[in-house]
Amino acid sequence: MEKKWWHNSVVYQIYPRSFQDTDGDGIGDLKGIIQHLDYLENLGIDAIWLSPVYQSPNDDNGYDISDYEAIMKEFGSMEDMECLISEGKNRGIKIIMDLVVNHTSDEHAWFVESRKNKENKYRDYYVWRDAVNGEVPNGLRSTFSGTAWEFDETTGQYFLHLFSKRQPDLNWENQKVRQEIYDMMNFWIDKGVGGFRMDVIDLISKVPDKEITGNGPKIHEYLQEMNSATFGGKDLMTVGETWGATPEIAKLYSNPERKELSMIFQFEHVGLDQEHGEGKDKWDLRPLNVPELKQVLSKWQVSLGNDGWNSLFWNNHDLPRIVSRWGNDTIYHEKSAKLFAILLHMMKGTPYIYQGEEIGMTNYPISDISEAEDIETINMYNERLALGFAKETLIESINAKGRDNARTPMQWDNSTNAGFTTGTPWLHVNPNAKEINVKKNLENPDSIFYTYKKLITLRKQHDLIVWGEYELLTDTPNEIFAYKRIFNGETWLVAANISTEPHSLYIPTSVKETIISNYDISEISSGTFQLRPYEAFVIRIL
Ligand code: TEU
Repeated sequence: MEKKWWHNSVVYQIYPRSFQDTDGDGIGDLKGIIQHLDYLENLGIDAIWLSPVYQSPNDDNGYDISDYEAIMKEFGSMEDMECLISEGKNRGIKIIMDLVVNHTSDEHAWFVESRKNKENKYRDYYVWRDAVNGEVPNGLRSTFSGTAWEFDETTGQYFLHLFSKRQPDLNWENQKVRQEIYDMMNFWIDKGVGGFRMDVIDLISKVPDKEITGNGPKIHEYLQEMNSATFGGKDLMTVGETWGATPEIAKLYSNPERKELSMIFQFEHVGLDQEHGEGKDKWDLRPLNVPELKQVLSKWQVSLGNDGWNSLFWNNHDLPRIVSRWGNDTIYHEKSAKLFAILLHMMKGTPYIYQGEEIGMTNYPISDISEAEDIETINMYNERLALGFAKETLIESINAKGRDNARTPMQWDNSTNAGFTTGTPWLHVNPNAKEINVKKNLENPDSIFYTYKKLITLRKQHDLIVWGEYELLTDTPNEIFAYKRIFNGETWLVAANISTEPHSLYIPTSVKETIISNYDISEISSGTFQLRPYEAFVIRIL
């Protein structure tokens, strides 16, 4: 596989709304990101995945775009965006734009026109259908609860929305739509961006009349066309969000010879703590089974070979904070946050750090739905309440899996509103910011921040991490996730005890060097070694 800059890079995701406010409106902005570029350069990251900053009415916090070539007024101006790109470049940090092209906002000019009349030249930019027997066209459901069809009085038809009713799906069958998108992508490429994260890109080739939404028949045709018309051959990074991907599907998206994408986000590990089956989804809670986590992540580590590339993540703006979800955000907060950092960053693929993960930010439990902001959460609550679910059960699910958990403001210091804003924050600030914040992490050489910084440095120093073979240790206790990385005659052993109880690991060979650990360990010797609660380390054994 030809080496590319993103193969040994680490990407940092910023949710602009919650990163840093500079004008006191309680909402993060582009100037706030520029203000912290030195912090990110210190961390050592190579690129920023910037969640949408385009003009939007914020029905889905920017994932409902009304003008792809204008900046949301709360976030600043196009000049601010150009400054961010150039200031990032000055620090060797690329800006990866979030490309949301499965749907637009219902305030986008195309949709405003499309819904005016059936003869409108923009009508076929979206998916319109007649009622069937006076009802919705078929059983397609929105991810945000309810039917995926919204009736529009003006022309007496339904339009498709796989997300909110204010996010109408674009019709990618229409070549004019595709060309409009490619023109827009080239607008941003000409601005000097480093690539694109592609929102639910596996949905763009849908067959609504057959209720096919993911990985539709023309998905690879469209992506090869997009590649050729925009980023192809320009050394830009692209990552597709593909919730249903298997390793075989991932190769189709990310095999360099296919000229589609650089990599994809797969979510198989994300679904391990939920019930599966008819009508079940992330809100139906199930404890994590560590052996399943080992099996799933190891499968992804060995399945792609040289025919594809992995993204590595625990967190993003849609997921609960890992230290609360699968770690321990009380007694073993620091140990478990470092454990998940070590476990992930020693794997093969491009790691992603979500804002605040590098300091161990946690979930924020609510006690009433009035404290929730996210449309997905609120819609689920209302739908399930009407179906008879108990409020307590719904609040428990929201506290475990709600997207607001990831969207509480970045915790910069222990001042008012954690230094995020001088105004009223758009979403509650976690009160634990008094203890968990950037300032405190930077002042403590043994903090979670410096564990992430060291892991990023190690990736730059060792081709073993980037290219080495992966081998899961199978003769370990359930709770111990241990694997080897092997490259050019060198072997590293990574071990993590994902539990509050001690568990033993047999280390068969002599230990040459301790690379990193989250406990003070004078020495690790061969033989039986007892890992303490949430203990993780990396040793060189050959
Ligand atoms: O998410 C795709 C998506 O399906 C998620 O909403 C996911 O199913 C759900 O959040 C699981 O909790 C992308 C963006 O990441 C998300 O923020 C947007 O809301 C969504 O697409 C629509 O653009």
